[in-house]
Amino acid sequence: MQDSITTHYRACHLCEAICGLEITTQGEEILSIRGDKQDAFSRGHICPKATALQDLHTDPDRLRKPVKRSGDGWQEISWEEAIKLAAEGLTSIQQRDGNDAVALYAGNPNVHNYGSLTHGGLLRKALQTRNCYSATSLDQLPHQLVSMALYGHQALIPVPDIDRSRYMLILGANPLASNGSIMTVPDVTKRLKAIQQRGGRVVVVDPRRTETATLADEHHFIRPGTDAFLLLAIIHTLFADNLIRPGHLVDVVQGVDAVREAVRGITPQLAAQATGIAAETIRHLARAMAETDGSVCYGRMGVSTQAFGTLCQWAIQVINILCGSLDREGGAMLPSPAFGYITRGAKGAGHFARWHSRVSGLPEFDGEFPSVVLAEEMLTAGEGQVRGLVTMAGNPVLSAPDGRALDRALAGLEFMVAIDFYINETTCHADLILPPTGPLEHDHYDIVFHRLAVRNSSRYNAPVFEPAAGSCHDWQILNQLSVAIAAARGGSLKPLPEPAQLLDMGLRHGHYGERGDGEEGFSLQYLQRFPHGVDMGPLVPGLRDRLCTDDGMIHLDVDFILQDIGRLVAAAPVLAEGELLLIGRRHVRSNNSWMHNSQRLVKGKPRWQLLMHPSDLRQRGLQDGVQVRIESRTGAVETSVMASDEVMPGVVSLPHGWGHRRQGVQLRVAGEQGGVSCNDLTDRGLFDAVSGNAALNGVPVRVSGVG
Ligand SMILES: Nc1nc2c(c(=O)[nH]1)N[C@H]1C(S)=C(S)[C@@H](COP(=O)(O)OP(=O)(O)OC[C@H]3O[C@@H](n4cnc5c(=O)[nH]c(N)nc54)[C@H](O)[C@@H]3O)O[C@H]1N2
Ligand SMILES: Nc1nc2c(c(=O)[nH]1)N[C@H]1C(S)=C(S)[C@@H](COP(=O)(O)OP(=O)(O)OC[C@H]3O[C@@H](n4cnc5c(=O)[nH]c(N)nc54)[C@H](O)[C@@H]3O)O[C@H]1N2
Ligand code: SF4
Ligand SMILES: [Mo]
Repeated sequence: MQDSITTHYRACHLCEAICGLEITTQGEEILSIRGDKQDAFSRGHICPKATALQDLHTDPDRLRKPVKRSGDGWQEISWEEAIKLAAEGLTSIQQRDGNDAVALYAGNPNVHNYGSLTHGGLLRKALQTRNCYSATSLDQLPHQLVSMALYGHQALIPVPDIDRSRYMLILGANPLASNGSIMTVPDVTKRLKAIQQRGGRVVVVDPRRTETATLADEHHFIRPGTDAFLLLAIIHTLFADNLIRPGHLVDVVQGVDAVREAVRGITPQLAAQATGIAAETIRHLARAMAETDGSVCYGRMGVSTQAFGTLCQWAIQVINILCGSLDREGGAMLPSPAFGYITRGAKGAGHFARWHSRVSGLPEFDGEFPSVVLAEEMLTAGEGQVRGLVTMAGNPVLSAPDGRALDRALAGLEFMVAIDFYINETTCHADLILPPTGPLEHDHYDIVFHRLAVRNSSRYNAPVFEPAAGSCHDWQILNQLSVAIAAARGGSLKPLPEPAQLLDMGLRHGHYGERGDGEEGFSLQYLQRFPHGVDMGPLVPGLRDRLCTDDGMIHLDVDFILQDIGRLVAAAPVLAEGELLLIGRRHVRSNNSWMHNSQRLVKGKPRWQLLMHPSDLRQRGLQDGVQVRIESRTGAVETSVMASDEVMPGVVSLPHGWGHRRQGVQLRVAGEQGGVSCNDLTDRGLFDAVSGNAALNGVPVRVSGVG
């Protein structure tokens, strides 16, 4: 008898847009993946990556059993043996050299996997190492640090109220390719166009005329890494032109005069010299922000992964506050999630600079060191040197700056464990790989992204498939490994209950939980009745009551951030003759360093050309399409160049996450692709001095013809 056809509803976990999917299956086979039109939030929107979930599910390269390095190859072993060997290998290093001799790197997909989020902390507890790292410091660390400093909690991050906004000033984000970030917004194109349809404006500031810039009403090129000048000059103008109106937050906003003083010298003229944006344009941006009801300034990856990332993110908050746009309809608002609602007294506020890294002395944030120091902590001999590593869902060899240094560092480790289902550029260095189930084999809840969503929403999905026999979920691996590590150290640690149980507890005690008034509150059981998700409506004001600062105030004058203005002014652009500034670029059919083993996503023209302005090509006597050598302080790669006036003169653009054709990597499709890793060029010596976040954008490079 043939299996019947079943329809499943399930969120896509590949990016922050968390689109609802309708997946039909027959037995073990996926028949179709479509957008779920009934999804309360995403309304049927998907992008090409959604259908590639099928390739991920069926990929023969995806590991299903633990493997142990044996000679040049890999040998399948049992889970029991794998966990035992992993715990022994890690603890024997720790017992000899101390706990910090083992490091942990948690990559981006952890935030899309709720079992990894609920159980990741247990492994940290078991390892008790200060050498914790993650993609946070390759990405949004400045956002978290600024939220902690201003609002008292790293997770109190306002998001654009895009559906009601009438003026959106976007810096360093390309949601048309990324589908939005720190702004969970399925179908962002439609929502941006809707701003225009209601008479509003979308303005993009970016060194590249991106897909989003093309849709926008205005696009302004900016020299990479100079946004802090622009933003501070906007604040300067708000003061100079008497445009300050903190609105309903006026009595909780403190330190305004100190900010006025701090930006006094950052005039639009000065900013124009640094940024390349005319002084008159800067004044006009300030006025539009201040004078439009429902204005919001939003800055993402391009302005946090640069040398002044924290200053930029702080300035963006300050602009929204001074324009009365914070916590206001159409401005920047706090989502009210069903799980993990942050309000006064909430745990996990974050801490900063309580201790510092061994070699370069960079500050911890919330118990993690910046990922730019991971390689040196392994490569620098002496007491406290990292000799062992656990990676979970991350590929820092392709994702972190100076990936070649990490490559060397990983090759020199004594012992490494990877919790991952691919043998890629990072995990090929492991002694043991512990592969979790595929995404469709476990249930799903977006702990992080409902917290950042532009509508209050909540959705739980059951697994599409039963897990393969003898497989383990990420959370089960984390439980088993943590318990085994604790035991190997002569202690004990209790495994955590399954994620669904923790979710249920969080929902019941959450913002929409049981209230004792007879109304049914949120629980797992409640959400299970709504596979298309629950829409709890638009974002609502209420920041005042949710502020987690000691005195319930917002102090704009954060010392360690204001001090950075001096560094900004002193840091004259020091490009040597002939140098260009390298920036990244995302493509809707790619996903960081992975999903490149899906033929349907990678087919077509190669995507790792260097974009370069025709005038810069001419200056170097280069033709469009030729092979070029790109060289930075740390490395060199060769790829083809594409003439494009999308990038401003002096700027070149290369995507990250490619370069899979190397020894040891076992990815059939990705490995056939050429491609180079942008992070062979980026520099671990370039970071935001305040937070230690990597400056992946604005890297000086030289470009020359090959042959
Ligand atoms: N030059 C440059 N570099 C960048 C960026 C840039 O724009 N330019 N972007 C940066 C940003 S924003 C980020 S977030 C980082 C991301 O960089 P990473 O943190 O390295 O994240 P990914 O590349 O997404 O990691 C993919 C890995 O996770 C594994 N994986 C996927 N799903 C799961 C799962 O459910 N469980 C487990 N255990 N493993 C899984 C995959 O097999 C793969 O090995 O890259 C950063 N690097
Ligand atoms: N398709 C796809 N979607 C993704 C991802 C992916 O790899 N592929 N990655 C996911 C992840 S991990 C993240 S964090 C988000 C990121 O989402 P976004 O923040 O939207 O990231 P990008 O698309 O890289 O856009 C960054 C923009 O910053 C610009 N930029 C570079 N340097 C500067 C600068 O100095 N100043 C200014 N103003 N702009 C600058 C770049 O030209 C680029 O257009 O995307 C997520 N979504
Ligand atoms: S935009 Fe694409 S990758 Fe992102 S959640 Fe939606 S379908 Fe998945
Ligand atoms: Mo990211």
